[in-house]
Amino acid sequence: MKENKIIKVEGFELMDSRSNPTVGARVTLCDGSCGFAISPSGASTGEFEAHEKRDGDSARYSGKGVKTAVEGINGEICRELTAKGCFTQRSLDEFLISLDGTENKSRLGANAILAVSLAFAKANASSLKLPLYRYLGGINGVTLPKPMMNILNGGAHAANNIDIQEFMIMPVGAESFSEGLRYCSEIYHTLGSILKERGKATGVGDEGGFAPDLESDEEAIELIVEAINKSGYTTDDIKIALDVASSEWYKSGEYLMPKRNQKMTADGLIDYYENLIKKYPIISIEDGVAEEDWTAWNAITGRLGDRVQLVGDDLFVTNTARLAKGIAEGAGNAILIKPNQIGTLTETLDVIELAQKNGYKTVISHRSGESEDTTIADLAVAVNAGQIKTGAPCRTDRVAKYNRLLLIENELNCRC
Ligand code: 2PG
Ligand code: MG
Repeated sequence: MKENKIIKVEGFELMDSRSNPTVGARVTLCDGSCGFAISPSGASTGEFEAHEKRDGDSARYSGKGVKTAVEGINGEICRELTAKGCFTQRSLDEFLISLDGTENKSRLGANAILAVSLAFAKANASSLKLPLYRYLGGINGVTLPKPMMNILNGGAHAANNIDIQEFMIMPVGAESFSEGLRYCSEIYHTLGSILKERGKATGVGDEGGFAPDLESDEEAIELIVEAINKSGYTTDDIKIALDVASSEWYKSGEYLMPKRNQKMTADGLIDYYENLIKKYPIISIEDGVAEEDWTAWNAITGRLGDRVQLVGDDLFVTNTARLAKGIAEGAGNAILIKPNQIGTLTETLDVIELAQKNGYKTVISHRSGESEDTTIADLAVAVNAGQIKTGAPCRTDRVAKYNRLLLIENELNCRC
């Protein structure tokens, strides 16, 4: 890979979609090319994620400021990277990891390190006059992902009474990305009208999905099936995916759904999912059991793994060591990929490669706190991930990723 000397690295304290500060970085190369990236931020974060550095100064942004992380970029990171000279993406990321010197990037902060890592990739793409997906994927990165689109929010992402975090639709019958996006958008609007007709709230949650109070999870799924049919589609064309985010419920070996105040064992939860799968067109369940509950992961994979995709998010945290353990123990059959869970682009690409080599499906994902940064759209195409989870077709932070994918699709289809 080409090496290009870094002459400037700048950090910025910016704002995310939840009105919390986040880190932006700009990297400038000696040929004048620039790359700019913004780190996202999660709410239902996995315990084993890389560390997001926040100031903890309650006088600013309730302690959530990122001034110290930004100072690290403008000071130490800029100094060291400009002094060292040329880097490839891998050598840059390895250098940042060793400069930080901690297991979980807690000294400089994964939010600072990731922004620099992604900005460097974008600067290199710009230097070569390539779109980011082409720079990362070469001539091989050509597959537009299927959207796994969140249209109803609960859990930590919404102030309603639903414990399951994300109810998503997947346009499996669509022939192209743009067709699938259209199906999903139409269903999203229909769902809004149904909720309105029934006197339910149509305000949205963090990821743009509706967030009404409902009787049960099943009512949410039934409303979605109704919206699919009313929009003129069938459940052959449109399937349902859930992100249960059950690590949020796990305390001392038991699952306590906080909003309904209902206790369940892991086996009880798996029975519950089995029943849902029988009744509804569900094809994917994310974090059905908790990040620390490896026994339950083994059980759920044994019982449901041949019928549905079982995605490890909090379980794997985009980390090769945790994925390798999962592969060895038969935990799940797919991985959610969130670059800020691990903190560098190189480590993100490594975990994707490990997953793909071992037959695990890959779903590139946003965080619930996002920005206008569209890196994940390019990444999904570059690695032929197959699936992307980036929220509802509502809220510009989510729509920016869909629009980027529409433009990439257009570019890839253009024969001139
Ligand atoms: C998830 C994500 C994104 P958060 O759990 O998959 O939807 O949420 O960014 O809050 O971890
Ligand atoms: Mg998740």
